Amino acid sequence: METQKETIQKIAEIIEKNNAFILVSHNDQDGDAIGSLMALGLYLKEQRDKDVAVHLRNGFPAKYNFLVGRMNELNKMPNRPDVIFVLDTSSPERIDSGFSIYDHPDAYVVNIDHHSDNIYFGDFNWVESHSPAVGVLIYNLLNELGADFTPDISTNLYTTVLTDTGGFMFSNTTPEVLEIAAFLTKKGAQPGYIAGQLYLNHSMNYLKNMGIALNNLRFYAEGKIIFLTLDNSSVKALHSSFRETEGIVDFTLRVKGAIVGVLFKEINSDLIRVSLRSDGTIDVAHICAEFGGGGHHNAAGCTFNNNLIGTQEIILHKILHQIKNHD
Ligand SMILES: [Mn+2]
Repeated sequence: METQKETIQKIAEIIEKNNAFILVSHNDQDGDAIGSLMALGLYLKEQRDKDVAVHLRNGFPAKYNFLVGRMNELNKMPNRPDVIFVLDTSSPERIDSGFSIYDHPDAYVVNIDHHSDNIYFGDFNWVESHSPAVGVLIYNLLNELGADFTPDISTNLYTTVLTDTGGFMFSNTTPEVLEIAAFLTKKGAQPGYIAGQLYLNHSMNYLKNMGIALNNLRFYAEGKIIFLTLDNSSVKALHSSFRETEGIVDFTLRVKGAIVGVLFKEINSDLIRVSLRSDGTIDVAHICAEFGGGGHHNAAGCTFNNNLIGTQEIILHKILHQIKNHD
């Protein structure tokens, strides 16, 4: 096993030797994905004078808009990229739609991730499944490269650690994460401003969705398992949207005694998106992997081509089975 320093040294050489870079991440972009893309992209463009394109569709939640203000500087999409950085993404199939690494067979693919189900698809792979955020790896990379942590880069990286630790509340909130957050704050990241953008910035549709989800509350196994559902007819009736749901599933684990929470989104009668949260007792990534999804031990997702009732029965059965195995 090479050390992190040796890994970073290899990536430093890759950056040094090449000029045209494309940066991509997973679909359903979150703070770690967007913040990592922007921080690395801004560094390569501003401090190394590289041609850089960040592939990021517009479909991400509007609360991240404050991170991408300088996106138009990172749009020099090369015909023949030398290097593709794939960040926070466990397999090529999870890359943000509209981009495929297979369309660029000559490009050297660098895979930087912290998902335990990463399949090591890169020409070079830096996967640390115990790292709290890919932003921590990018921080270590930039730090080792002697980067100038500008306020923009610091704001992006602060967002990665804030969001992937659940606002510094998950068990992955290590001393290292807090030290990095403190450092980035000294460099110009503003915790109050960033938290305000992320957590005090919901749309009215978000509140409508919260209402629908709570109205469809179901619980099982004496409240250990909590289901919330966004059914298609309610979303339509309230003129809401399935896009503004990030974080609703997290409310399930706020209930005393709850160990697993699930949000079902009935996109249509035979397409259901499922998000799971675990307090750590069971591994929800394991459940999702069986259905072509993925994620982390405590947070995972998958999609079913099935109706709502059928999907809920399957998920309930799998959770009960896991809990039984655990007891
Ligand atoms: Mn992440």
